[in-house]
Amino acid sequence: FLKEPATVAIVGCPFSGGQGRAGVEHGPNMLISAGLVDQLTSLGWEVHYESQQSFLDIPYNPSPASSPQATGEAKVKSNDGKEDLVQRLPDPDIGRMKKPRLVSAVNEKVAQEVGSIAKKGWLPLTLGGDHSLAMGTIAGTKSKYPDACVIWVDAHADVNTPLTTDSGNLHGCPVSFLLGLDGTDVEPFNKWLSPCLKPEEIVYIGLRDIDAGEKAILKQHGIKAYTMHHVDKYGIGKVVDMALDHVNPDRKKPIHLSFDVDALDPTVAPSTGTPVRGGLSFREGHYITEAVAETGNLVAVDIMEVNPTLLDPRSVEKTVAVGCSLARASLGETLL
Ligand code: B3U
Ligand code: MN
Ligand code: MN
Repeated sequence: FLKEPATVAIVGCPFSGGQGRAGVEHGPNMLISAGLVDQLTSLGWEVHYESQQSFLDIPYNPSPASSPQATGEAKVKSNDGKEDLVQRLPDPDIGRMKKPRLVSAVNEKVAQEVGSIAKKGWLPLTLGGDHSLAMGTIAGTKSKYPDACVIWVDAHADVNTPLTTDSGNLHGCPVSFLLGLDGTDVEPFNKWLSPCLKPEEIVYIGLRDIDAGEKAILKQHGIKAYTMHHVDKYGIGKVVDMALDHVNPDRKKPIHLSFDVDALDPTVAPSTGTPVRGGLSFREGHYITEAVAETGNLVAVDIMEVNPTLLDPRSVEKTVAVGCSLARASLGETLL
């Protein structure tokens, strides 16, 4: 693979169906409006950004998982801002999973898009949207780089299965689908997604809100996780070294960085759907992205869960700015 792809293609994913709070679908537009394209261009990247992924042709109600599932009626904003009342197919729960058909259809598209960008030798930068989108982004990365490893930065492990999830929100489940854990070989996901990630190919940093069922899964599969406790104990420098040693001992494998902004402390990234106190500082978050950039092995980045409709304008501005800043640092802003 190209050690430093000179071209980045931004994939804007205005999607909120993997969780219950509206507004996270506006994340990509806000990050772009904040000037991300010019910022990355200034770093020397050739930047491709056409427009946001269009999910309008997906025949399910695209609103968050908290809205009624069974009815097919949906208000849809088209690109010109007009709201249309359109008839969509019903998407009732399957077992505990909310909006399974929608989440699956969107992620199938994302996987194709990210995969085709990677196959051009470009670096896909996916802007969420909720973190269920990482099913698609990582499947896409893996289609080009089968030996890619994943650094998952998050307050949450997102490794619930359709059997263990309490909330039914699929943004709490993407990792289990990628790993192919018990209960994930279900329709409609198994029509397009097959297990593509091994437990030793992923490492977590920043965890502090893990469900009991997720703890059991991490233990059972020997998945390496550096929680905030480890960040306190060892410092972020050592934690990132240990994380890289685990998934990428020879520093030769391609790296997919999936960054959920709720890994950051809520004082740093307040406008996100499920904030958890005691998170990464501004510098700790950036250190991770800088260290990954420094490896020269980064092939894909996700910046997820920026919800610009939550809290006050100052909080929104802060969160959007830190999202852009993390993207820039991942793409080498502070490398000398
Ligand atoms: N583990 C819980 C909560 C959660 C996961 N991811 C986020 N929240 N952002 C769940 O719903 O699975
Ligand atoms: Mn997440
Ligand atoms: Mn999270």
